[in-house]
Amino acid sequence: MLTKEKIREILSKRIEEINSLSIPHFSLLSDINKASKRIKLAIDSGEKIVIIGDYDVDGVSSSAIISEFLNFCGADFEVVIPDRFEDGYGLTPGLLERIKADLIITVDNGITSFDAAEICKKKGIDLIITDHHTPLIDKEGIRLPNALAIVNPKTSPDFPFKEICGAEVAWYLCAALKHEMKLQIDLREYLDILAIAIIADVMPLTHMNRTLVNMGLKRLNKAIKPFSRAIKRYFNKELGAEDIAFQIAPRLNAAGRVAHAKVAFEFLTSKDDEEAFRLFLELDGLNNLRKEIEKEIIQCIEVEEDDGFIVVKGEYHEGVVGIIASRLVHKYKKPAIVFSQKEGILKGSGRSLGNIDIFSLVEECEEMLEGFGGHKMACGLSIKEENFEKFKEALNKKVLQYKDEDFFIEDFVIGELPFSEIDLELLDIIKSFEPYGEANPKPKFIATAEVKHIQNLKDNHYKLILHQNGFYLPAVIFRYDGEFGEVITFKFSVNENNYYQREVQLIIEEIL
Ligand SMILES: [Mn+2]
Repeated sequence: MLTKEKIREILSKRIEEINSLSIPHFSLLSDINKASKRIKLAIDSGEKIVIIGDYDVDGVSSSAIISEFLNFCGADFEVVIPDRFEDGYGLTPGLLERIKADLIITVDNGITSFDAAEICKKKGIDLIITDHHTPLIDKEGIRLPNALAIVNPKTSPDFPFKEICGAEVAWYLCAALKHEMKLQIDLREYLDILAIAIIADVMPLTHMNRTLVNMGLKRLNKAIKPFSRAIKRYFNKELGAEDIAFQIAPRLNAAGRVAHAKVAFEFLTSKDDEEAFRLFLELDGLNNLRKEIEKEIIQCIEVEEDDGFIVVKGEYHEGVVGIIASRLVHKYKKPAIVFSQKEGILKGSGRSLGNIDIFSLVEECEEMLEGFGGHKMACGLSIKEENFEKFKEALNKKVLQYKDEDFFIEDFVIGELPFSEIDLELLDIIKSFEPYGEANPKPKFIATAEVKHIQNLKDNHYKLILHQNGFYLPAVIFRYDGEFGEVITFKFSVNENNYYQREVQLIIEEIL
């Protein structure tokens, strides 16, 4: 049985705390001084700079931070965020055709833009790549595009913490530029956007990320800018890391998934309160549209029960195949790849679970792939339609090497927690290890208790009063369609309810 002290001990082992003054210095990133010198030259001589961003939250945030900063510098620049459907991801030769620039700076992409880098060289455009993705490694070792400067923690031997997002790299570039140009500007101004990007890009919430997220959340809640005021006006409460992960990030991402990411970019950089609020409502609408598209697709997908690896294709909306794959993984407890088919080419997104390494499984089918990238838990790929059946069969054969116990969904249950330990003091301990997220998941517990009272809140949401050994506690459960037994064993998290007074409330995740 767990105690408060044991919980404190478990949670404190997960995180490495650093002080804001110990955040690694920008100069530890390789090439960053070369990059900032070149950008200063461009600004001083009025050259045209083009920023190439990305359509997810990290990419849009990176673009927003660098754009606000270059505005402050008085630079002549333009931000280009590729269209997921027209241009695809990153700096490509196709995208270059419609760009006029003296200097191109990529943010949150570019580390594998080999062809585009060569074209830039030929055209006499200087290219600065800032990215956080892992570079390509082949037989000859690490392969990098032929650019003027490459700023990436993963190509910087001196940079102590590798797991930072694209927006953090962009923020570091601003720091270097501030130094180079001897500017008076407080870079903490961008921490609200930075916190959103760190959480949305699922960076581990430890070390410098934890420090920056904590500072950024405070700033976000102060609502200093039109975008943060719009968010506060909409949610009307103190926002935490989980609100960003589950409420704000999906809305910002929706733009790039079902429309164009520039809606999210305009929102983050808006200078007017009414406009920012209107844009947030637009993002909200796009997010609802995304949910509808997703629901329709989920309903029409048929999964063959005998398959150990779900591989499906259809004329699905390309912007949601990743989310659908992860839904299927949770529903069937199997790895899944969902392809969107268009003109004989299938573009897909894969998600995994437990110990199953989706990257190696797919990589073993190399000869059938047109394009491929990713890591152990997720991948993106494209194949020719004629290879679909063969590919599906191969993956289903290869996945047999895993045992049943490798197919599990990590649920972060710490252990059995008696009601006698659940009080405001425990709540304070749990809150002191916030923000929760990647690498520091919110602790979940198991308990068995008597159901003393059931109140239907709305639809299929319920409030319960539970009893165990003389202790009574309120609990809520959302989206529950089953019956309640007299005694239940359940998985839960410990939360705060401030409705009447500060009290503990259990949120039941699952009745076991
Ligand atoms: Mn990113």
